[in-house]
Amino acid sequence: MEHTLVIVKPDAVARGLIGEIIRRFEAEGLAVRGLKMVWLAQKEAEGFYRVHRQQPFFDSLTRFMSSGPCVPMVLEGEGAIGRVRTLMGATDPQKAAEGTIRRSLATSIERNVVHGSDSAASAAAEIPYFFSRLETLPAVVAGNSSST
Ligand code: 3AN
Repeated sequence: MEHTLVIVKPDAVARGLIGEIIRRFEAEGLAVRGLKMVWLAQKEAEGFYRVHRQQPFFDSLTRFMSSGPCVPMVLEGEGAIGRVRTLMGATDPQKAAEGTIRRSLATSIERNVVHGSDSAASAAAEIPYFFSRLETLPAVVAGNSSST
């Protein structure tokens, strides 16, 4: 069973889309295994997105991600990482496929309502960025290599 980190971003929280976004994942058979609301400081957003620190959009992105509360969660399912990426759609909502979350709900390439880990390595780093051992179910902290 695979685990991935999803974040309902501050734009979506502000627009009342938390439930709609979780509903879309649950409707596809992905299970919520950890869930909270946090308001990141810009430094914490910078830590989360550190792989993008050389990008021209880094300052704007981390200001946006710390502009209000967001809702990180751990989703579980067979092939969860890839399935979440497919359901989210491309980074740029105008390029995202019809019916995807970003195509339906996002307003720009930055304010694109949802984050999902892009690989097993990213998920392994991103889940503990937000969730301690006590805040997820045992199978999650056991890692994606677990067969349970
Ligand atoms: P994704 O979230 O689709 O994996 P990444 O990891 O390339 O996309 O980018 C992380 C975040 O940075 C995106 N979710 C988006 O908010 C923002 N971003 C990516 N590319 C751009 C861009 N060209 N201009 C502004 N913001 C961007």
